[in-house]
Amino acid sequence: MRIQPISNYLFEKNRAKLTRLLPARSAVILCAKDRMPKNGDQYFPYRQDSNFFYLTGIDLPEAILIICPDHPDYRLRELLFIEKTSDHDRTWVGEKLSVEQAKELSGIENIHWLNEFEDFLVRIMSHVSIVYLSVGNEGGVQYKLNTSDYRLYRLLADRFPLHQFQNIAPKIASLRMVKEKEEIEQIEQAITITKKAFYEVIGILEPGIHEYEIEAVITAEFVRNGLQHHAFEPIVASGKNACVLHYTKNSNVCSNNELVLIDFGAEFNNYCADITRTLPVSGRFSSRQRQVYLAVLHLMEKAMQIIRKGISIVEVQRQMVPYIEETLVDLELLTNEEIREKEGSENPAYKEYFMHGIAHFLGLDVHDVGSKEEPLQPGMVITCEPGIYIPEENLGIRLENDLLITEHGVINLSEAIPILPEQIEDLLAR
Ligand SMILES: [Mn+2]
Repeated sequence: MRIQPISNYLFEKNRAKLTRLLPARSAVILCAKDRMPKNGDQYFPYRQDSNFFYLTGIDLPEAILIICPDHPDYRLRELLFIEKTSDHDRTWVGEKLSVEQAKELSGIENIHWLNEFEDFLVRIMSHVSIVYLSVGNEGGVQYKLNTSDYRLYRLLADRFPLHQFQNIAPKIASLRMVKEKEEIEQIEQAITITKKAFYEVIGILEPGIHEYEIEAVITAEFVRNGLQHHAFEPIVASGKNACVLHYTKNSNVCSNNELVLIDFGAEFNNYCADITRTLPVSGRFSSRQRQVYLAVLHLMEKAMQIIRKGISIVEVQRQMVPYIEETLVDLELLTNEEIREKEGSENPAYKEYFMHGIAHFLGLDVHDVGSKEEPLQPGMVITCEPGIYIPEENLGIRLENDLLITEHGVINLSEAIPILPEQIEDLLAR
C-alpha cells in the first residue's frame, strides 16, 4: 500500500445507506471492474469501478459483492468474494488479498473465495425476487464493453429467468452525490498533492519548454506522493491549443508571449481533484492577457456568489449568462446586437467564446455522477470553471476551483492554489 487506505467505516456507512433504499427480498450483486487489456500480454494500469469501490474499498479485479439485507441467514446479508492467490501468482505477481486484509479494507465480515460464489448465489437467489445489477448505464463510456457486470447479468438471466433484474446505478448515484466527511478528506488530499505539482510547474516554467515537460513534473510529483493515477489525462495547452477544450497531446513548445493553460488533478484513493490554472510563459501577463484573465476571475467570483445550497448547476449556469455576455462585450468580442440576435436560440452568441458548462460534480469520477438539475445540498462537491477562449488571439483562459457546498455558502477547497495574477507573477519572478 503506497498511501493510507480509507477507514472501512466509510464503506460500512455507504452499504448501510444503500440498504435503506432496497425493497424487501432484493439483493445487490456487483462485480469488480475487469483489468483492461492493452496489447500483447499487457494490461492498462488498473482502476476499480467507482460504484464497487464506493461500497467495498477494494481496489482489485476479480471480486464480487453481494448485499441481501433481509436474508434469513445473517451470514449471507453481506458477502465479498475475492480471488485466492495461486502458486503461479505468488511467483509472478505476488500475494493478492488475504481474507483478513479484505475484511480490514471493506469492513465486511463474510469473505469467501471466488470459486465459492456459485454455491452462495443459489442460496441468495432462492430468497430474493429482485436482483440489482450495474448494467445499462448508457451515460458512461463503458456500454461498449462486455463488462464483468454484464457477463454476470447474462449468467443470471439465463439461469434465473423469472427473477426481476434492475439497474442499481441510479440509487448509488443518488448516494454518491452527497459526500461523507471521509470522502471530502480524500478530495482534499488529492487537491493538496495537485497544489504541490502546481508549485513544481511554477519552478520550471520558461519560454521554450515543451508542454510535455510540464506534464512530466506533474506526473513526477504525483508518483513521488505515492499516487498511481492522474484523475484524468492532464491538459497542458499553450497559446491557441488552450482553445481546444480537451487538448491532451501536450506536444507543443510554450512560447514567450503565450499563456499556458494547465487542467490537471491528482487521484487520491480513487477520489479526484480537478484544477485549472493559466500561467504566462514569460512570467508576466501582457495587458490584453491580464484583461481577459481578470474577466475570467471576476466570472469565477460571481459564480461563487451564486453557488449555494438549494440552487442547481443548471440554474447557476442560467444566472451566469448575463454576466458572461456583459464580460464578452467589455472585452470587445461581441456586440449587444450580436447577443440580441441569437438570444434564446440553441446557440447563443456567448457560446462562441465560453462554450462549456461552468460546473460539474466531483468525486470518485472526475465528472462525477449526479443530475445537474438537482438542487445542491451540503456535502456536494462541484467544480467552478469559467473560461474564455479566443482562437483569433491565440488565447484561452480557464480557471477552475473545487468547491464544497455547506449549510452556509461554499468552501473553496482549492483556495491554497494561487490564482490572482499578481500572485502568479510574483511566484514566477522568483
Ligand atoms: Mn473540470
